[in-house]
Amino acid sequence: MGMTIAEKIIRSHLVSGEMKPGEDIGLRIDQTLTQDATGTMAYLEFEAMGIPRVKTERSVAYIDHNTLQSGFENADDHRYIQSIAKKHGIYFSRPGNGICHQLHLERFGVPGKTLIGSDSHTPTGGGIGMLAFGAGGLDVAVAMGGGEYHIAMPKMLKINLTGRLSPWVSAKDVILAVLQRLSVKGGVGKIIEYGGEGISTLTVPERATITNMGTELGATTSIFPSDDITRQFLKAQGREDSWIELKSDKDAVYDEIIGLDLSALEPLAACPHSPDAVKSVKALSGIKVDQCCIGSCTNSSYPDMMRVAAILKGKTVHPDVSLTIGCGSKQVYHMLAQNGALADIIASGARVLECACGPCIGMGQSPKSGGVSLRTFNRNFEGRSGTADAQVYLVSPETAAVSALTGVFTDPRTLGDPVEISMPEKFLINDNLIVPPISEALMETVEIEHGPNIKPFPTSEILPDKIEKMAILKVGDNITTDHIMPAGAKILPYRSNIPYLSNFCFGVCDKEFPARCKEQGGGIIIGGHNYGQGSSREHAALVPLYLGIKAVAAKSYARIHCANLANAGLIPLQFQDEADYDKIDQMDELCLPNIRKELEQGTEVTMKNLTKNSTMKLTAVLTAREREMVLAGGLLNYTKQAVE
Ligand code: MIC
Ligand code: SF4
Repeated sequence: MGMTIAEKIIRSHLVSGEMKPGEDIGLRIDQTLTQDATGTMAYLEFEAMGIPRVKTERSVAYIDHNTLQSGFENADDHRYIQSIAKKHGIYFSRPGNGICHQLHLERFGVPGKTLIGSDSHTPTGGGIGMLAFGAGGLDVAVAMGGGEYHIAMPKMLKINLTGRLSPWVSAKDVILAVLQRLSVKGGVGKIIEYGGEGISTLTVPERATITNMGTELGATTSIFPSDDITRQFLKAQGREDSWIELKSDKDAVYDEIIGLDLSALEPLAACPHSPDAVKSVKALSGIKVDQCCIGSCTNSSYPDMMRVAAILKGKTVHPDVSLTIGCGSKQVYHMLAQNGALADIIASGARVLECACGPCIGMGQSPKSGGVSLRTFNRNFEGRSGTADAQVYLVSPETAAVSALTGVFTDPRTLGDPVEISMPEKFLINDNLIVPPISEALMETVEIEHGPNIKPFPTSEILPDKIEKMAILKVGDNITTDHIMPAGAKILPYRSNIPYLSNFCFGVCDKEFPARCKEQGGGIIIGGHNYGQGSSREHAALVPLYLGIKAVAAKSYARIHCANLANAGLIPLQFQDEADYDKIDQMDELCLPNIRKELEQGTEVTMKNLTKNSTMKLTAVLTAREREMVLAGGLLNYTKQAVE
């Protein structure tokens, strides 16, 4: 039987398990990446494993998230990561070099290889035919140490692209159209493979925009074939020797195939507060705009920025709009400076930011109260911008740039002739902000620099026979990790200080949550569907662990967060009967009377509601390996046990 692209890469990297949908599989990982907001924790965990040198083909540590240094914390963390990189054979991308996903695509990604990154948008690498997954920091640490990466074997969904994009319609509109159709849960348990004649009209940066936001569909990952367009891109990056051809077999079998006609698409926008709340820009035309932000790992490539510069050329940003622009990498920024496009951007009155995540993760540029912000980013969750009541819309760079000029939501097609930007034959290559590993002899002499902000991470204990706790918090559907463990300029500097971070846990939903946990000695969280969607931050599991949370009972889970809970030794439970969700009120006394015995035997778990005097059945969303992990008190304990 023929194979899909993803199946081919999985087959060639399979270490354990069977390639049957839903089965636990262990994959050999060729490359890893970390960023600074998750990296500090990932490297603390790596240090705890005591492995002298990374065992991957390539591991890269990027500094791109926590670049606003309003205290010593971020700078200390950067130094810590730099010293770790030096000691353990890891490439180090210095602050200012750009955003991990854009940079990895440019300088390190290789078609047909596996990549995991401690960032949920790692699937950006699928734009050049990598099988790339977002993962928790601990999973990345294990992979750096040569361990397998475990996932449930996904189903295969093919999106067949036909036609070609009309002028002023862009890759962002493609993925927004997919989100409109499939929703933020539509990709759960699936790998999305793009194919059809339409793919030959899409450049690598356009493909990467699409795979990047596959994360917002909840997909395990997304991937494009590696074809001549990929080869041209790698050649222009001086890396043609990394290219291999990669395509699905003619008789490959997909679990689901859907078609998308590129010619029929129009400019789209995701409305507050969800990436799947999609409407046409036309329908939103005329809404007054306060801010436009262009950049992020979704839309900060050379052609994106060139198109924006061409739109802004000779014009002035509307007086009521603040326009920020951040290139995805130093390469893009430098090329724009050399060819004069940066001058057009500056002259228009745009506020040029350093090459980093910036406003995407609330690192500055929070909109005014109730402000309407058009962003080329990938997430518009409530409060993520740093302004609780901001109205954030996700749009293409074209829509953002045009609207910044008019001051109102504007369909870029009203501008007339489109701007034509072609891919460069050669990108400007200067890797002077990438520090390569040093020789093994020298590595031993490196001292790790621990700043005072780095506190030990919480560890869990062997699972007890019984858990008796309160329903300490009850929340609804689509709770994101930005709800559980908010980010932003004020909180992100404490990613390596879990005790301090815990004061902000669930702050978006319930400011009293941390205090209540401390008073009651933790509890069990009750959630709705798609609990934990969004980022890969394991802090959304580690901080609840620190606060004494023992389990979550929800209707369904997002993949990475569910794995992070298990890694931390917390039990992700799913209601067998969704109606049971309604039978628990916050502060009910709950009991899992036989939890240890039940998990030793399987996944069915009994929960008693002592307040309401009722009993319900739940399923632990754990593979056999994860059950052992939870019984042992999390992945680190489990790994230690395996070594002993
Ligand atoms: C995000 O976009 O939410 C982040 C910040 O990049 C996160 C990682 C983090 O929380 O540090 C992600 O997507 O995984
Ligand atoms: Fe950075 Fe935003 Fe991309 Fe996350 S989504 S990696 S914060 S640019």
